[in-house]
Order: sequence, then structure tokens, then C-alpha cells
Amino acid sequence: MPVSIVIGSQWGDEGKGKIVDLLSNDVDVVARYQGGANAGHTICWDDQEFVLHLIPSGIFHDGVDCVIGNGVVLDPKAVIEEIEQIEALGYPVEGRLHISHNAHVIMPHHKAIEAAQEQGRKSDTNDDAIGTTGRGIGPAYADKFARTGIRVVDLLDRDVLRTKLTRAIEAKNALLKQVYGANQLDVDAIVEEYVELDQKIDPYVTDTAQFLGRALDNDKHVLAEGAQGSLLDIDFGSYPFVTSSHPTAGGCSTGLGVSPVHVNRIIGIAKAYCTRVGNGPFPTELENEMGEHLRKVGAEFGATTGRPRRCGWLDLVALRYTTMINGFTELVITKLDVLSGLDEIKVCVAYQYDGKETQRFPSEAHTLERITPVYETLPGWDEDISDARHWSDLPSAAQEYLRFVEEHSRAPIGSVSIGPRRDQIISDV
Ligand code: 2SA
Ligand code: MG
Repeated sequence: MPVSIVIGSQWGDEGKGKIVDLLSNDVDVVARYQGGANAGHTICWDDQEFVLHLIPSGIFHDGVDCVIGNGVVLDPKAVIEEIEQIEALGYPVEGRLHISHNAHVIMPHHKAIEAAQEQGRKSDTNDDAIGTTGRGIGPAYADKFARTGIRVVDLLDRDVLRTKLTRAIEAKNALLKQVYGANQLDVDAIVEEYVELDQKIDPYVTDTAQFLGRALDNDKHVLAEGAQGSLLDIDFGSYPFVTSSHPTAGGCSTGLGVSPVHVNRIIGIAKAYCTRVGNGPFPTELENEMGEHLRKVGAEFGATTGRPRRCGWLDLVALRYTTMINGFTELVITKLDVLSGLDEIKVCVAYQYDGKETQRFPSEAHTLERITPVYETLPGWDEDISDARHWSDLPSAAQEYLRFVEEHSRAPIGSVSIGPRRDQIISDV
């Protein structure tokens, strides 16, 4: 059995959680491969809603195993909290959640450094802050690649952890004081708190690459769940306004220890318009009433931080770019219902840069900032489409919109989501 990957094709918040939840009906394992508790994957069923940050979106399905892979940066307190919340809802987690022993651990000093760095990017005249989520993601990945990180396997041995953690916090305290002039962390208090966590984390920790390898040998179907979006990729996004991991297809392989030969389905999730939370260039952003309208109707607020998301028209230059990088075998278009009631809908089909029209998505922020989008205007529709269940239930203008997206993105649309609930999906596109 193969591996499928669900990937955000924009700046995150495309509705990956809902789609992974739906696909979990037909898979055996769901695995997160990058990012950390910066993610906010919202799942709605009956009259319940749950926002997952670290645990894969398959957890609410009986018999589905969930993996937090080596590519994730794990906040141990956040994961324990999430486990407790899910178990309180009546879904067993122990025995079903498998955390990689090689995943790097987020500690309080990562959050403190992130806060100090973001503060340092702001001055009286300038705001160059990235607009991070404050979850310690960047500094934890920095430590991983500097080979100074603490890994989940270190949590299992109190003596090892005590030594490594003391050394790490002392070093970060020096940095916080000398470079950022920031407050010092209480080494002893943090060490005491975190060495206690080993008992709680222990039952979940395993060699997840081996676990997944065995699953694939036994013909199990694995679904890899990307977090954030392709345009936030550390290499392919608008650097430096990106996250510190690879939400793109390549990240699945290194973040799980699964060979690309197993992957046969790469599902790109695209919202019918665009949003971005945090700073950085956003060519089709609408800083006007239309942007407000999309935010209000689409309830566009960060699922982790509550920050209002910036809203804009669909950017097909960007979507074609992320289709190329990821090799989407299909797209799922989400939140199409949010566009209902508009007289006309604009879509960006090209960029204008230095007086020339281009189809190239520039990943360097300083170029992307100077782009003028070239729009085509398509007719809108008045009908409420949230009860549509078949392609034929959609008004012709909505069908035309979807066909236009398909043609310009160069990826076939597999399904369309028209609301947050599980049943609000059209699959006969
Ligand atoms: P970080 O914290 O280092 O990963 O921030 C770097 C950039 O990545 C963006 N980012 C996100 N963008 C969209 N959604 C994310 N998850 C939450 C959500 C975000 C929230 O689902 O709504 O609640 O604010 C997410 N996580 C990271 C971030 O905004 C920075 O631009
Ligand atoms: Mg989200």
C-alpha cells in the first residue's frame, strides 16, 4: 500500500485538518512530518470542534495509528496537554500515538529566544518582525541544525536530560543577556519541571521510521499530514518570511524516514481565495472592505494565536508554482462557500514586475513585495452552496470558477469543500 501526502498549497490554513480527517476513514496511519505546535488543524463533527496542534488529524478515527515523525519539533508540555484533552473527549490515545525518538524537543528557552529575536526585528521606525507564532519553532530547528538540540530520546533518561538541559539553558541565558538584553531563565526550575515529563512521554516514544517501514511492508496505507503551507517553506517560500521547516512534499520523506518510492498521491489543499497570517509579501492581499468581508465570512483568525488573517484573491501564479514544487496529483479546493454572494470574483493569473509580465513566482521577499498582480474577473454566484453534495448542485459560475483554477494551476481538482463539517464535501468533480 502506498503513501499519500496532504500539503497546504498556499500560506497555511487551507483546511488540511478537515481533509486529513476525512481521508482517515480509508487509511491505517496518519503521520505529521514537520512543524510543531505552531500548526492549528481544525476538525468539526456533529456540533463539536477541536483544534489539533501536534497530534495528527486522524486521531478521532478508531483503529488509525498516529505518528509524530522525526521532522517535527515537539513541545512535550503541549503534546501532553493535547493527549489529555483528546482522552477527555473519549478517544483513546495511548497505544495509538507514536512519537519519534529522534524528534527535537522545544524547551522554554526556544520561546524566550524567539520572543527576543522578534522584538529585535522591530524598531521605532521599522517593523521587520516575521510574525511568528511564538511556539519556539525557529530556535528549535536552529539548535537541531547547529547540532546542539535536545531530542525526545533524551527525555527518557533523567540524568542525560538533566546534564544536557542545564548546559543548554546556561548557554541560552548567556545569549539572552549579552545579545538581547532579555530576562534570564531559571535553570533549576526548568530542569526540575522537564525531567518529570519523562514518565508521561515514555509510553509514546518509539522508532517511528521502523514503525512506518513495518506498516508499509504489511500493506498499510500511510497518510502524511503537512502543516503550514508550501509558500512558508524554508527554501521555496518568501524567505525570510517563512517557517523553519519543509511543509512541501520533500519534507515528508526526510521528516518520516519514508522513501519517495512509496508516495503515489500528493494532495494539494487550496482555499478558494488566499490568506496569510504573519508578515511578509502577499501579492493579492485586499486591504479593503473586500478583505474584511472574506475575513468575516470565512472566520479567518489564527487557530493557534487568534490573530486576524490577511485575506486576498486566489493567486494562480503561486498555485502553479506550488503544484510544480510538490507535484500535486490532485487539488482539493476548500471554502468555496465563502465566495457565494459576490457579484464578481478576481483571480490573479500573472505577475507584473518591472513593467514586464511574468508567470514566475519569485521566492525572495524583496522581489515579491514589488509585484503587481494581473487579474482576470470571473462572474460570481448568489446561491448558498453549503448544502451542495454533487458537482451538478453547483451553480454554473462556481463550476466555471473551479475549471478556471484547474486549467491555470495545471492540477486536476479531486474534491471541493463547501463548509467545515465532514459531510460538506463534493467528490464527483
Ligand atoms: P513560526 O511560528 O516560526 O512557524 O512562524 C513563521 C511563519 O509561519 C507562519 N505560520 C503559520 N501560518 C498559518 N497558519 C499557521 N498555524 C496557525 C493557524 C497560526 C496562528 O492554523 O492559524 O494561529 O496564528 C502557521 N504557523 C506558522 C507564521 O504566521 C509566520 O508567518
Ligand atoms: Mg491552520
